[in-house]
Amino acid sequence: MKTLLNVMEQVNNRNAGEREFHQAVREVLESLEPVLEKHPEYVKAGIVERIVEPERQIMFRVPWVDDTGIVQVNRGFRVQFNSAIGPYKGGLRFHPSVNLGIIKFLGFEQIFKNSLTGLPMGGGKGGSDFDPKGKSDGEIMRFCQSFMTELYRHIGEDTDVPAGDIGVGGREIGYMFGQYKKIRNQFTGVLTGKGLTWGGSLVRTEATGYGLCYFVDEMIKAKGKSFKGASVVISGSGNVAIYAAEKVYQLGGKVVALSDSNGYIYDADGVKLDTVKRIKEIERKRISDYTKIHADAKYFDGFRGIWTVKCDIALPSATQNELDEDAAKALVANGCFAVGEGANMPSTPEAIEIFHKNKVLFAPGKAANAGGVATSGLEMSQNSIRYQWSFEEVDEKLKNIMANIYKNASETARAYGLEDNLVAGANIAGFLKVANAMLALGV
Ligand code: NDP
Ligand code: 2IT
Repeated sequence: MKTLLNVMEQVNNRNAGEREFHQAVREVLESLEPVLEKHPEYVKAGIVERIVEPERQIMFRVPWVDDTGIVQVNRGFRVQFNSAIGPYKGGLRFHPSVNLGIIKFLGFEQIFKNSLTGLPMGGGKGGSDFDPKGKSDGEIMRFCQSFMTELYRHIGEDTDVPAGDIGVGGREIGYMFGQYKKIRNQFTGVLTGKGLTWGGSLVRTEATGYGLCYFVDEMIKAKGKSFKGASVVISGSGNVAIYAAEKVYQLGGKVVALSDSNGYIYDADGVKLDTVKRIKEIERKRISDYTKIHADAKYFDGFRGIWTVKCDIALPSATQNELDEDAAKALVANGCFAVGEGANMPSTPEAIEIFHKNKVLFAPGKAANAGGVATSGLEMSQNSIRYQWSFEEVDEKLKNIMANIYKNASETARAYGLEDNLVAGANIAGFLKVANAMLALGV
């Protein structure tokens, strides 16, 4: 369709070199042709032209002093992408690979993901090219304080509510929240993922991983399958991977492999999560240390090899484009029947094509990993009413939200004659709500 081709061309030209952003936009636009045919009013109102352009992009200097007294300078980002259905909402990523294009791809995905949760949240994302690895606690604190010293003026509980992502967990949210509170002299729900004694929500820590398994469970149940007795491979060993693994065990499956950016471990008896939590959450060490404690487990260098491990279900939960065409072929050859994306855009377009061709049940990230931001939305609700719900209450809400997202994505796919294509279903369902709001609000 001409409109979509023109928009894609403009996105490529206007955002030269931003590869991941182009990839994320292309995937959504590819789903929208039948929607625009059915809704000429979206074309007339320039909805697609507007939705691919962030409402606001902020870049700033983040100076800080390291432990040896040397001044370091990083770059900070916040992309406020779309606020049609609520305040901007999305995580902050601290990783040396962060640049404007990465933050834009993540912010763009977040628009549709947040829409799918059914909660009133717009899309945004931010972060820095700061590398938290090997930094002391004092260095992390000074960096977070400096980052918030600029960011505070752009965010607020009704404006933009950041949270965690790669390299940003409870510790970093704490230092940033502390700095915000000092500068503004306000205790508000301006960040989510807060600690339980200072405004956080139960289940937020577990939410992305748990939600991923709730979603995959719905998807495979519809085809008469379950986690019971299934071998599961999960990439990454951070927040999403650890709590996905915990839920896999609760649902009767077995996790046989986990990874980090250096390599992966294979434990045929099932990975012992207590050990992983201690190594990664408390000691902040490498996944290779696992084999020092469990001598029967094996460690392999290189994180991509994890997809050659035989499994029934794969949950890529580390980073973008970590699962390519060869990896998808290896999974299919080994009999893997379902893939659920815990990370944002972990599968390349070629890998997704392989899954679809081979009838592997495929849960795209913007639907399957929405449990994290959904529970952030529930944290915002609790902050607004100055209350804290029990673990069971939040978990039940999360479960319902994930079941609803599955229902919405699969029914939308069916309605457009694309049965079982949850990529198209999620893209279209997420888009419709935002597009209708943009229409109502005027140009
Ligand atoms: P963490 O920082 O807790 O963990 C990230 C994990 O992925 C680590 O094991 C890390 O290994 C690995 N990893 C990171 N970058 C790379 C890379 N370039 N190559 C290989 N491995 C890598 O992050 P999260 O678990 O929070 O996030 C994981 C994914 O899930 C991201 O895509 C994120 O956007 C997505 N996500 C997170 C949500 C959340 O609530 N936290 C919600 C929805 C999606 P190492 O330690 O070696 O760097
Ligand atoms: O990618 C994501 O959805 C997140 N990192 C969580 C965002 C949030 O606001 O909780």
